[in-house]
Amino acid sequence: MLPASRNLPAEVRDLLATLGVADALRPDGALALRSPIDGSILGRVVTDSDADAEAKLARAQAAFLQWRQVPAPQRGELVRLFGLELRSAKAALGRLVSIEVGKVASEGQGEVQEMIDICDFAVGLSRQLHGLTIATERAEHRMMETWHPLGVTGIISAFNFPVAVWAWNAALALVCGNSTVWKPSPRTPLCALATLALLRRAQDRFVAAGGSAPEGLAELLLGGQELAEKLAEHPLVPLVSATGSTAMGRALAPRLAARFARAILELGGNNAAIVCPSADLDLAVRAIAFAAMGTAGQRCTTLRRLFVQAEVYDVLVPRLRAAYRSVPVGDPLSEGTLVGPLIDGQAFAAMQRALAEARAAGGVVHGGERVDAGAADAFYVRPALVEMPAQTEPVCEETFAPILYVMRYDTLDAALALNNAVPQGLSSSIFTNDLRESEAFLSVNGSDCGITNVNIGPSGAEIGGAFGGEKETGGGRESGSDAWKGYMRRATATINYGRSLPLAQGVRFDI
Ligand code: UN1
Repeated sequence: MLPASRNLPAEVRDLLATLGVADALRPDGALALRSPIDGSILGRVVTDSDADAEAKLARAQAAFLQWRQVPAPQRGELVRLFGLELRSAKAALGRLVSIEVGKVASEGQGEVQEMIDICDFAVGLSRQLHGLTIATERAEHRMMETWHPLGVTGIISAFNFPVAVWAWNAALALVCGNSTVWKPSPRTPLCALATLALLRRAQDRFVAAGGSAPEGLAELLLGGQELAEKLAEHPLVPLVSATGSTAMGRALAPRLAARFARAILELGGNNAAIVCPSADLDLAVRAIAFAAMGTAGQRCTTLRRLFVQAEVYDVLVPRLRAAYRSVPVGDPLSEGTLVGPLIDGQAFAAMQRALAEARAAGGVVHGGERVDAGAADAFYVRPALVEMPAQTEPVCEETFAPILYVMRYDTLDAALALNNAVPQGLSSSIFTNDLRESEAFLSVNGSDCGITNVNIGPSGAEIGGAFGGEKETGGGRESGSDAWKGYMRRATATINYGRSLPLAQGVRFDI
């Protein structure tokens, strides 16, 4: 049950004041915000018209033209200062994330930690935007590559990671010398406004210390999908990084392709885990519980399909069912809650539809019912574990809710084939203590996903690795490793420091 004394609109007003955006809520705003925790209206925010968006894009372009001249390590200094602001504001921003999207407290805080981590990564990167020097086939020649800033970077983020995903993109884009225009989910404008206020504070400190950081480096577009489409179609935006559903990616990708703009797409996941007979089952139960039920099943990396080898099925599955029965569901701000609300009634309806389809396909559903928290407009559910006879239709779709489809397998080859037999290709994992099984899973014949984990669930990636997946997940890579290259343009230069003019490939053109 939700505590009767809780007054979320009042708390949000206090948090916004602490975070430096006391004016974020405006009675005349077109967009009303409802907290998924108790369904209360938190307030209204003003949205951007097409003309507003044009003005912001022009400002971002002007900012890019200045910012690209600033040496990369100085750009890194701005991101370092932003990381410091995030550290001081972690408690307040994490709490705002929890209230706006219903994440449990530690996950709200964890999201801000993920922003801090990517800032640290980007600061180091600002001195490592290296190009190669390449051996040439011609005497007295040198070949090298230089990475240059690309331009205005459009960032489209989803409700479920309302600030961390922007930070993965923005921290890299900023050290790479780009400006950014962010279109967050219409459910999470407050987190976005607060985040950009913190960046503005960092920018003020940067400028006060003698740095040059133009207005317009980080613009915000608040509103609906017409703004996302605008980013995808606008000639001033050479790159759009978009996180969301596969349907969203399908709407945006052709618009980007039509003008040969770059896309970093991080779309739907339908992530699986394979549990082998040699697995440490204590560890597997804990990992599966977090990956499948954490964030109320609303991560793109959430575990949705579980393949259990026949020998251990009857040991593991009863333990999982017990975990599903006992997991604390309820107020995400209360100590001890592990599963908070779904984002809204539509998510609840989609979950119930998927469960009905699973039943029709012969699935045995445990859990999945609504949990009454004492608020009509809030949607809490007991996570559902569904024993399926086979990987049929409902299992192949991503339903953004805590549903885990469990299936039995005999051979690892069969499990690997099932792992790969869905349209999405984001994350995957195997639980085994057998080296051969783990290597087979990681090999060319193994998982076809962008993330392949051993003895860890598919969710909760660290920022140091490249994040993204294949097939309908969109193929983009964000965050760590060399994902930064997606935010820059590469120039290959061949320099002749001799007096003759040998042509490559031995071609003769003696004039
Ligand atoms: C998402 O759900 O869009 O790996 C991102 C994870 C998080 C990011 C999820 N670090 O689960």
